[in-house]
Amino acid sequence: MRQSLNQSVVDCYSFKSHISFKTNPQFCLTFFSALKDLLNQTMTSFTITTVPTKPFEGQKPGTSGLRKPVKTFIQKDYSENFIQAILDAAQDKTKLVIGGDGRYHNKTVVQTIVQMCAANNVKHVIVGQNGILSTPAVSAVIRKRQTNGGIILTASHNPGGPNGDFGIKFNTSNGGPAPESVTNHIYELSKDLTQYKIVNELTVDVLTLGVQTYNISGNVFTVEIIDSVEDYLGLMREIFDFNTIKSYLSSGSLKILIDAMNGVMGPYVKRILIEELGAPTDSAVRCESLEDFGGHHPDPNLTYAADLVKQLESGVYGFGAAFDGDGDRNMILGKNAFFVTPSDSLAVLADNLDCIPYFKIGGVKGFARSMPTAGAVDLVAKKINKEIFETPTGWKFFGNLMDAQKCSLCGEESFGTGSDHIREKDGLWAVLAWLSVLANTKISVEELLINHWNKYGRNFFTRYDYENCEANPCNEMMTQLETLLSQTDFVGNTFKSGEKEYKVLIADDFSYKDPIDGSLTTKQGIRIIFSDGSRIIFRLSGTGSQGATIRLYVDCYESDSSKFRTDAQQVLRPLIDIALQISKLKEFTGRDAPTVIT
Ligand code: G16
Repeated sequence: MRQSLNQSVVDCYSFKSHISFKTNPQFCLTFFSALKDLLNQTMTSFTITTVPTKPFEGQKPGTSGLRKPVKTFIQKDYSENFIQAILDAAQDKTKLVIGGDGRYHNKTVVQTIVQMCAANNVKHVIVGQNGILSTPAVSAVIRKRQTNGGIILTASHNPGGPNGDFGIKFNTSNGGPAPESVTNHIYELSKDLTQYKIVNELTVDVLTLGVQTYNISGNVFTVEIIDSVEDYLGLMREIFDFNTIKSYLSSGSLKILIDAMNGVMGPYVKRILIEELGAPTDSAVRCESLEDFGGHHPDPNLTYAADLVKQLESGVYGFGAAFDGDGDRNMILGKNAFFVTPSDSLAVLADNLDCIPYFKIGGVKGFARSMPTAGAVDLVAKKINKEIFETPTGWKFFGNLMDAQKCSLCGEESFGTGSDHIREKDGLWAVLAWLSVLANTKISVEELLINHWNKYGRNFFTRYDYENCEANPCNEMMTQLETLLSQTDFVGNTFKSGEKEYKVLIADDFSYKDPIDGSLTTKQGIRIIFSDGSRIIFRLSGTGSQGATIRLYVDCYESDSSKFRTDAQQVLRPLIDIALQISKLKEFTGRDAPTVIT
C-alpha cells in the first residue's frame, strides 16, 4: 500500500501517468488531499523550525555558483543562508533535483537541502543515490523529469577535502546554470536574510533507491532517490550510436585510457565506457570517487592531469581523456600525448557532426564559443554557413541561445565542450563524440587535427594562469589596463617583440548583449586585437575561492601549412612577451611565471 502510494505521488509530479497534474489536475488535488488525511492519521508529523540568522558577506555567485573554502561553508548557518536565498529566489519550486560531485561536505549539505526543501514548501525532491550526480547528469535529470530546477553541490575543478573548496549552484528548469538575473537576485536576498526554515528532525535514507513519503506539518513531502547514472546513460544512448563505438573499441584499433581523477565520473566511466561500450577494465584509472580527490587538483589540463599525459607519452594508447571533479570538463589527448586544445576540439567536432546520430537526424542549428576561446570553430561555421555566437566566459550564456534553437554545439577554452542535449558542458559526452568521430573516420587524433588544419588553417592558443595572487594588485593591474586602453591613441599603436611587430586594431573590455533577452553583460575581459587577428586577453577568474587568479589568453591564426606543427608556445612567445610588457603583470603580482600553462 505504502509503496503504491509512493509511486502514485511520483507519477503525479512526474507527469508520466494518466493521473498526472498535467492531464488531470482535479484528480491529483483530490488524491493529495486524501493522501494528506491518510498521512495525518498514520504518520508522525515533522515540524518546521524557523531559525533566526544574520547575513554573511560575499554570498555572490561567481562564474558558476558560490565557491568558497570548506572552512567557510561549515560555519554555522552559512550554507543554510545561501540555500534559503536560493529557495526564496526560485519562482516555482514544486519539484527540485539535488546532487553533487561527492566532495567533502557533500553528504551533510544534501541532508540540509532536503530538510530546507521540506520546510519551504517544495513538494518533491529527486536526489542522486548517496547524494551523487555529475553536473551534466543534474542537467539531464532536470530536463528529463521536467523539474523546476536543481541544486548542485560542487566546486568543480577546485581541490576538495577539509582544506579544499566546496560550492553550491542553482540550475533552472532548462537544466542550465541560473542566469545572472537570478544569481543577482539570490545575492540580494542573501544580504537581507533574517531567518531560514528547516525541518531539523528529518534525515532521509539517500542510499536506498525509491520514494519516501513524509508528513511535514500535515503536508505531503516526497523524496525520490534515483540511480546516479541511469538517466544520463539513457540520454547518451539516444545521442550516440553505441554499436559503432563498441565495435571500434573491440576491434583493437584504438586503445584508450580515461582518467576520472577520483572525481564524480568514476561510476559513469565504469558503467558507460566499460560495461556498455566494452572498453577493457584497465582502460580507466582513478575511478574511485574520493571526498578529497585523492589530494589531487581535479582539473583536466596538462599540469594537473600530468599522470595521464605521461601514460599517453608511452605511445601505448591512441586516445586519452580526463575529467574534472564534477564531470563537466574534458581534456582530449592523442597518441604520444598529442594535445588537442579545447578550441580545436570544438572545431573538429563541429566539422564532423555527421558522425553523431543526434546531429545527423536533428540537424545543426548554429555554434557558440566564449570570447577567450580561439576562433577555430568560427571558420567551420563560415564554411558550412551556420551562425556563430561569441559569449562571455560562463556556460550560463549559452542557455538562451540553445533554448531559442540557435545553437547546437558550443565550447570554451576552459576545457568545456557540449551541445544542446543538456544545458551544461559535458565531459563524457565530449569523449563519446570524439570516439564517434574516430570510429567513423578510422584515423588517429593527430591525423584528424592535421587534416583539419590543412582544411582551415591553425588557430594557435595558449592560456597562462597566475593562481592565488593577492586580490588588490590584480585589480589594480586590470584598472591600469582599462585606463591604458581607453587612451585615444592606444588603437593604432605598434608593439614589437624580436622580429615580430603587431599593430593594435581593437582594444576594449568585452561586453555582450544577449541576442535573445537583450540583457547586457559588461566588463568580461580586456581584449587587445591586432591587425593580423592575433589577440591578447586578460580576465580575472570567477571560480577561485580566495585571492585572485589572472588568466592571460593569447591566440593567433596561421594559414601556412609548413608552420602547423610548430610548438604553440614558440609561435605565441612574441605575443606573450607583449602582453606581459603592456600589463606589467610581474610588477603588479611579483610572479615570474604562471602556475598553469595550457
Ligand atoms: C566554470 C564555468 C565555465 C567557465 C569556467 C572558468 O566552469 O562553467 O563556463 O569557463 O568556470 O571560469 P573562470 O575563468 O571565471 O574561472 P566549471 O567547470 O568551473 O564549472
